[in-house]
Amino acid sequence: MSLAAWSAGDAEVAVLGLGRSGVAAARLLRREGVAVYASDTGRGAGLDEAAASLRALGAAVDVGCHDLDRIAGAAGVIISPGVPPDAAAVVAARRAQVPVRAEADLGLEALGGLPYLAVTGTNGKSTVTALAAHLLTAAGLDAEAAGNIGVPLCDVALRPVRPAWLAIELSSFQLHDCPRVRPRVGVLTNLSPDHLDRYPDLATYYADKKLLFRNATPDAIWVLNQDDPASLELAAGAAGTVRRFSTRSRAEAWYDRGAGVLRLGDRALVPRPDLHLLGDHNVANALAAALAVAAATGASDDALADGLRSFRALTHRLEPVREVGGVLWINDSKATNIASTGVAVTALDRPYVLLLGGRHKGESYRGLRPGLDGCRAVVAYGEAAPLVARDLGDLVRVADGADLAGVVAMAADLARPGDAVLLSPACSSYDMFRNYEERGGEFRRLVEAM
Ligand code: UMA
Ligand code: ADP
Repeated sequence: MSLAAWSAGDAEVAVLGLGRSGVAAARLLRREGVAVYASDTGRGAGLDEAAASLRALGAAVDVGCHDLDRIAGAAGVIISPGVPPDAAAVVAARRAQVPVRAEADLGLEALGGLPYLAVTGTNGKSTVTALAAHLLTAAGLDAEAAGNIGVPLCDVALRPVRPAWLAIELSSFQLHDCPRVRPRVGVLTNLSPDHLDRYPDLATYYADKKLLFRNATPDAIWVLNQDDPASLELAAGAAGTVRRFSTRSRAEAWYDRGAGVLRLGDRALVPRPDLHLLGDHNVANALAAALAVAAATGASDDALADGLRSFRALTHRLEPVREVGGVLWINDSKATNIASTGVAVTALDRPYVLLLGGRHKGESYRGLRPGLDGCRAVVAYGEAAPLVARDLGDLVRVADGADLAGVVAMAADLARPGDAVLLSPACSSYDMFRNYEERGGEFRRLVEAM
């Protein structure tokens, strides 16, 4: 069922979740004259405010519950990424054969033929998406980053003036019900275990990632990680052209480690020190973004090089906050799985204290052990603390209490001049914070107040 059909009729569309995605979707539907029933099982001032703003636009809204009968009778359901597929409201809709679409799918429909790159993968999505938007801009195009990076596609569609290009970050949650996805260029950064609190197994998580390729045609271009066999396997068989990047060996975009240069084929783009991002994983991210933008637009090497030089780390991603008494405090709050914390610790060139914890997502912390050679101590906190202590043994000090201030104070005691303190939690933040941004913001405030 399409937006055009909904706005031509008078049936009601149900919007599940009233976070950023749900609010944007409901506003877009109302603008198109569609009857809307929006609901969220959560409670709180933020949701009450969202509800009031939607009621003012003529939507019916419930906060604190979903009316399952009303949802089962809707003409369609628009789902927020944070609503899991086994939620009662989704089950009720599917049982009644009501079509369920992701907010991102509605956004893509409303954006019409706007050209876009799409980026998915387990880690590096936001960095590659932001960098791709930055490189498109450096190439003279009017471009923006959107999607899972924090800007719902329906929000972009609501604007009176839209950009000419988008770099869109798509999570597996968004891809799940996104039949319209069809990027000019699709990027798969890498694959590793994540979200095992939501998916029954790894194969189901990877199956959602594979939906990036669902509408592949011979003119599609796929940018893939040559160093990651799981990614290559996932994309195998998709129609279109494959372009590869690598930090280990020659590829269309690659890191010539001997010469210390990022290259497109034989051509030098930038020397490694000109890229102001820590760690090899960020070289991979830069190569992926450059290759994608070159493939999508034919941007010149000079424009790409200028863009790579002028890009800076996104907040909460290996972001140096401040040096205090010779100790460098680094905010990597966005590292919410084992693989991302694993690359963060290997990007450091000094001893460090690692802050690990939050809400457990299902993976063992033992996978971090091989990378912890330079680690002076792990401060474990939050719900996952006992599991971290179980898996990493004598390296671990468990923080008392449930606030980040105590964790930071403990780390300050353990660190010595010349060390780093790295907040790279390998967990989600929901036991103590609203999201990873709030967690990173609190860390920053505590460090700045030292
Ligand atoms: N809810 C229900 N019923 C349920 C379950 C949940 O009503 O049965 C409600 C919750 O109470 C909540 C809402 O549904 O209020 C879910 O909202 P949401 O979590 O989808 O919040 P948004 O603000 O719309 O944020 C979403 C993405 N969130 C998630 O995927 C969890 C944001 O990605 C994204 O930036 C935003 O859309 C815009 O596209 C965040 C994220 O953590 C940053 N993403 C994951 C990641 O990157 O690992 C995938
Ligand atoms: P995502 O949007 O996929 O979560 P981000 O770009 O926000 O990815 O980076 C989140 C964290 O993941 C970073 O702080 C870093 O620790 C790690 N990371 C970033 N890029 C990569 C990569 N290419 N491979 C592995 N880990 C990465």
